[in-house]
Amino acid sequence: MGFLQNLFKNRTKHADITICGLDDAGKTTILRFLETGEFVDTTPTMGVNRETLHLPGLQINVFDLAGQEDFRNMWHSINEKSDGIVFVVDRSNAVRFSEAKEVFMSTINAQLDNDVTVLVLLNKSDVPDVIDKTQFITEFGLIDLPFKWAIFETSARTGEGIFHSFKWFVEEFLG
Ligand code: G3D
Ligand code: MG
Repeated sequence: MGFLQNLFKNRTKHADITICGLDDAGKTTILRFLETGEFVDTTPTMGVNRETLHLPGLQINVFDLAGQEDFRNMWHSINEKSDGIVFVVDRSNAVRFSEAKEVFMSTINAQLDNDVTVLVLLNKSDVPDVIDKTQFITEFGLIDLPFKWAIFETSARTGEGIFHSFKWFVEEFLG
């Protein structure tokens, strides 16, 4: 039985998760790693790529959202229905940090009326010379988030942190 099946065994609740972040952050690759347990080469997502993970007694809808600017206005309506938001950042791409922060903030601001759990993934941790986690927490203002949140260092290439982070995440909102 796979990792996710084990985790959700005997659960009867339903959960909606939204995965978002800039294009190229690694969202689809993370999703594939969760499903298959290994790195899978993906193609860029256009629009909303909706996936459903069917687990015993539990269904997780995953909205893997393209980060391209044109699609971002779709995020808010989808996020509203989510129990949890996964925000993926490519920690090796310093050039796009301010863009990522802007999108993160607007995602968070659209959620202020909802009870939502936020998981931030510092992805591409296998790449050398990435942004430091503590520095990232400060720059993105995570300490001030009005939600339950956590940050994990991940690599969808090596698998580092992937299962561990989702275990924390799902246990948080399924109790
Ligand atoms: P997106 O769904 O957020 O748009 P993708 O991003 O999952 O399509 O990934 C974009 C590119 O980043 C892909 O490479 C993918 O293999 C790579 N990638 C994703 N996660 C990681 C990671 O943790 N480490 C490294 N080194 N690369 C990662 P290509 O070359 O296909 O564009
Ligand atoms: Mg994608």
